[in-house]
Amino acid sequence: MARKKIALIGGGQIGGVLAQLIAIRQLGDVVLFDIVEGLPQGKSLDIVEASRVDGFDVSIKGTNDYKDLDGSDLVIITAGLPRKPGMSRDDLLTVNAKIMKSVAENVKQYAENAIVIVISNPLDAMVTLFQKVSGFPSHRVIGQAGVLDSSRFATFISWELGVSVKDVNAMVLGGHGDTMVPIVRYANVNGIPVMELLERKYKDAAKAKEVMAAMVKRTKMAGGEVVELLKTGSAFYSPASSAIAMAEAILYDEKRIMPTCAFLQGEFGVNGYYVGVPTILGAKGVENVIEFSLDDEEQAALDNSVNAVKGLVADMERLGF
Ligand code: A3D
Repeated sequence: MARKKIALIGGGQIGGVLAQLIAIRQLGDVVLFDIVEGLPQGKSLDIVEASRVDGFDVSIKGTNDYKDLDGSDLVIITAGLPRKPGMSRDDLLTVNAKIMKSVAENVKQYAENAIVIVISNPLDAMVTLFQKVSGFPSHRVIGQAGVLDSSRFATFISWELGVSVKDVNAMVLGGHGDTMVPIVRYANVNGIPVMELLERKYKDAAKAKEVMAAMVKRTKMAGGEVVELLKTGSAFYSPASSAIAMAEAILYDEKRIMPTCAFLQGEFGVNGYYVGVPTILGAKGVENVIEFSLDDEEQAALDNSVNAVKGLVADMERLGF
């Protein structure tokens, strides 16, 4: 069977890590595209020169020519500016919308059958714009945010409880902004509710709630925490790993349930917007949206997050996109 062809649009921090992870995991042949001359070529050469050491046979081609995307099975988009300290993701809207529009036009022309994972921020608006410009069916256009936000939440829970992160299940829904919704009620360690474990640890329900509230807050601000430390850009290892998990679910038709920025048509009371929800990811992209009941507080938090996404999309439309 021929290897899959995976195009990475944007050869910056996340794009470079994506290329290396795809190579090491031998997920497919890589085309790394960027508008900066030499950058994708240099990174590709650097990664491929470790092929003997890492033991991979896939090819990695750096390019500034969209024609090289021809026939791609999967496209992962990181083109666009990242945040600097003091910026919100939404501050990137104008500049990144312009970039995303041109990316979508070119992906449509050269990779019309691909499944597309968008990572560029502000995420929910960028996925919306890509789908609108490309006209691709919405199940083939998705965004990565929830896998990372959920992994951050799970990491903080594992540190707090002193358990392996592998046993922690925790999910974050909603838009990829400060209004995102970590779902506390279903967070568990091998099926045991995290809240029960916190109450046992502190022997005090109020203290357990306080500790959870701090983890929820840190999860919501986790991207900004990294930005403040790095000073020159935003997180890139963990977003790349998260997109790779989604890519594997698609390439291997795994039917994994992952929080995905997906187009909703009535699910969770949302119609016609891209928002982070649990979906089944497989060979067709989003194969199903998994609905479950939210209590009043969770639904209100999700509605608030959806309203933030709606505001962002409206701003983008006002700007002419
Ligand atoms: P960076 O290292 O700046 O890479 C972006 C690359 O895009 C640069 O190499 C640019 O040259 C390139 N680029 C600019 N314009 C174009 C264009 N028209 N066509 C192709 N490439 C272009 O940023 P990064 O890799 O750190 O981050 C990329 C994006 O991901 C940013 O928008 C971040 O905000 C976003 N991001 C999202 C998450 C999520 O979880 C959703 C997490 C972290 C970063």
